[in-house]
Amino acid sequence: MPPTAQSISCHTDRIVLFCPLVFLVHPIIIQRRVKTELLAPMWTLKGKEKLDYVEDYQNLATASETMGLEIFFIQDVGYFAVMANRNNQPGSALYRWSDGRFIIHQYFLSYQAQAWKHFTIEKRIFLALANFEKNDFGEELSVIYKWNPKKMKFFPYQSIQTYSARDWEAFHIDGETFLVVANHREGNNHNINSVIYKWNSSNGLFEINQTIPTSGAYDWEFFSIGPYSFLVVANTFNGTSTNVQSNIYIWLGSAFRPFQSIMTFGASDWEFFRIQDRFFLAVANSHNYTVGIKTQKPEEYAINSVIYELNITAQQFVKFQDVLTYSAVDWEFFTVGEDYFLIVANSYDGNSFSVNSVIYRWQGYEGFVAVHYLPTYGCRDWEAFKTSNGSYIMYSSAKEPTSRVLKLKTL
Ligand SMILES: [Ca+2]
Ligand SMILES: [Ca+2]
Ligand SMILES: [Ca+2]
Repeated sequence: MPPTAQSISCHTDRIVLFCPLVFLVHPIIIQRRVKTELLAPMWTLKGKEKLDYVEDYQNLATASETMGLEIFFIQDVGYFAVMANRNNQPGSALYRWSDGRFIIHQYFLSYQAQAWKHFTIEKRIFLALANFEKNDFGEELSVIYKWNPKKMKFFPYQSIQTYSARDWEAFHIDGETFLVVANHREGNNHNINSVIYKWNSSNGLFEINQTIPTSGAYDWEFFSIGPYSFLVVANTFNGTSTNVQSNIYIWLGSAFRPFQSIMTFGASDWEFFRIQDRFFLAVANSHNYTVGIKTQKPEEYAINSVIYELNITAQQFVKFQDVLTYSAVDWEFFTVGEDYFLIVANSYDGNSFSVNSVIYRWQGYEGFVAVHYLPTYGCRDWEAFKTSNGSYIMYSSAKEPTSRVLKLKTL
């Protein structure tokens, strides 16, 4: 089906709902996606590999508790894991994968670091750090670092004023590079703007492109479906309740416009993923709490997180599956062979930080079915990565100075 005249009307900012996502069912788009999947990383060629069980692989003693974890690859250098560590000294740590182990590579001065985001602009390699607290001079800055290939280290590149920053997301649209920060709160006020920045190639700096009102923003996730680009924010708290709408935005012309609102409960993470020609969004709900309403602690934290699926005809994400979680703070999607998996970071059950993270396997009609229970302590963030030696998952703990790498043993 070719794009219709109607689809042109999406570029006026009037009524998004009338904008048919015709490209979604366009055969060429689907063909192209399947092709990139086939050509992608070499391990997918093994194809028939099956996840058997999960094995302890490396325990990393970290300088302090770790919030966000980001794993990335630098061409001709290798894999890195960068951690957002709680303590300012020695700060947040970058590890390099060497002989099948992460070893310390560099420390960064950070102020209650929350998250890192790796991104590239042509050959330039960057890391954006979200600082939650003010620095020693009382300034509240998050910092973008740039990789120096000669010195093999990252150096500060640009500082940006943020407000209790929780997360950075980076993305490209039509050859332009953007960053968006999740500003969590300013003082006690959670209802503030989060900001989208655009790379200005003439001065080499990120500049404000758009502001979006958010409520205790915790996470941004960018995704694209066919030619359409989306951003979704996890709104955690509006000052009185964690029961707040989190919003999906669609890129129309030159700005993001509201696309859909979804009720969330202390939303802390969105994960977008696709399974064949289906598109999903999973939200991690961490806390059901409203000022003045008394509940038992376990009831506040043992709540459903939700997987939504895009209904192409309705042009909306609709609930696909509820998953009982325990103060969920992260979802991570990964594949092994031809199988699709989700892992959830459960962090707290109302009494204890010792709770299992759970791996779910996609089982078609049954949806996601729990297959492995992994004991974790104060689990904060899961990342999956693959090297030529196999597949791994890694998590950080917000409650103890240890991060763990687990190996996925396959049949
Ligand atoms: Ca994010
Ligand atoms: Ca995630
Ligand atoms: Ca993650």
